[in-house]
Amino acid sequence: MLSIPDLIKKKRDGGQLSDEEIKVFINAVTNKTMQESQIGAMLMAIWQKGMKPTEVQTLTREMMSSGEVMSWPDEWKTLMVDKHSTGGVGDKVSLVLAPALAACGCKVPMISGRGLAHTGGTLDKLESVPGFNVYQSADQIRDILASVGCCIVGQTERLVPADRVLYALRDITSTVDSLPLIAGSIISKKGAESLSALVLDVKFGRAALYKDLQSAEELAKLLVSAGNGVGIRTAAVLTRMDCTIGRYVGNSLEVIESLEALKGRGPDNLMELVTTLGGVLLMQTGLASDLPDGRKQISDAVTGGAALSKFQVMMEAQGVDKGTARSLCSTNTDYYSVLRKADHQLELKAPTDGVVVDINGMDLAQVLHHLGAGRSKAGEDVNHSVGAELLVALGQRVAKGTPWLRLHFDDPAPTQEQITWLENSLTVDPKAKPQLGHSLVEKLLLPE
Ligand code: IUR
Repeated sequence: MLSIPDLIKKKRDGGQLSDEEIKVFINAVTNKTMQESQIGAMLMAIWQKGMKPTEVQTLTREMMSSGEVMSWPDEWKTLMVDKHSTGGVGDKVSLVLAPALAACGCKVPMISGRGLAHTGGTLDKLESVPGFNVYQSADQIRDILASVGCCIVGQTERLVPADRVLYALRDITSTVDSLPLIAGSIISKKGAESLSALVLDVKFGRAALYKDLQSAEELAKLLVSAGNGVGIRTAAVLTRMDCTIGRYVGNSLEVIESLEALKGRGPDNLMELVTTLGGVLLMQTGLASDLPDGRKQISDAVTGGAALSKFQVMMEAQGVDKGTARSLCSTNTDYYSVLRKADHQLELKAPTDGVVVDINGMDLAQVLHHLGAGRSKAGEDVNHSVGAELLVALGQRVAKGTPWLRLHFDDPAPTQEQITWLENSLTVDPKAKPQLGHSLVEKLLLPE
């Protein structure tokens, strides 16, 4: 048996770690018998030398079993599904997709994260609803799945403790952006949910983790192989992330746009993602015969109101009082009276006549982040009311002076420099032809 320094040396020199060696490494991380400096050295060796797909599968499996692995009643076994996104701007897909899948008969124990850097987090969005409690124990999750069919919760303390240690050390050793480590981290948590099917929304573009399709596809393939390696039917969808998903960005504004979508009034690009990702999952579970059938079932669940009802009972099951949940889900009510609105709004105007050919989602997200919508360090508070509404769509013709963005802010107010950034994030081309309906889905990677 190799000692820990020998294991580090083997990877440092480009060797392939055996199943047993990876098990020793992860056990030592979980039991805290490995010093942090040794873990850091191993992470850097993995970052530099990479891992073979079989090593990634073993790493994922060992990380997954470092803590509690959830168990479900036998009759749910083929119905357990979840989605993971690599992070975007205005990405509220989970809020619409989880209840739509539940309405189609799936069980969705959606374990989500918080926003970090420029990307938003589903948990932060939901916490803008008064009373919504994202912390639920494994028993509570099972109860909510039995009564509702979906829940959206934070990771429990007991799920994949090895990832907690590794992720914190990756952050301080510049080893976050390692494909094997990303795959192990993401898929081990999905494995611990004991899913039958998983779909990954792997984004590429200027507002995504990976800027180009090729690197995003490399990550997608590794995630698909790691997921299938732990027994989850895993597929990936490669999607563009340059502008924004939908028209609202910011925590409570995104809840409003999700509710609008659940009432059948969602923006096309959001609905394209929801129906594609949901359609893939329904196909993987066998609830749909093919992708068009799956997409239609999801679309019907949304337009027919079944998904909205699921969202309403999910909110109640997760701590929101009945009156609040009812008013948010009613077609006639003004939701702003329930969700706190920022004190100030500012509208920006189009600088010239022409067609909107670009809106830089990354710049928009960064300004909103500085105004308090996001966090720079784990644990920081966010201001749920800070955000922006896009008042125009990509490809739309606008006249000079047309309002194109409504910024919602409290304190701090945007500086002149930030306003200039926002103004520059819009490109209007006087000569371009109007063209609406830009698709975000680039490619599907389905398991064989
Ligand atoms: N999300 C995770 O859960 N793990 C990772 O390594 C990254 C995102 I990057």
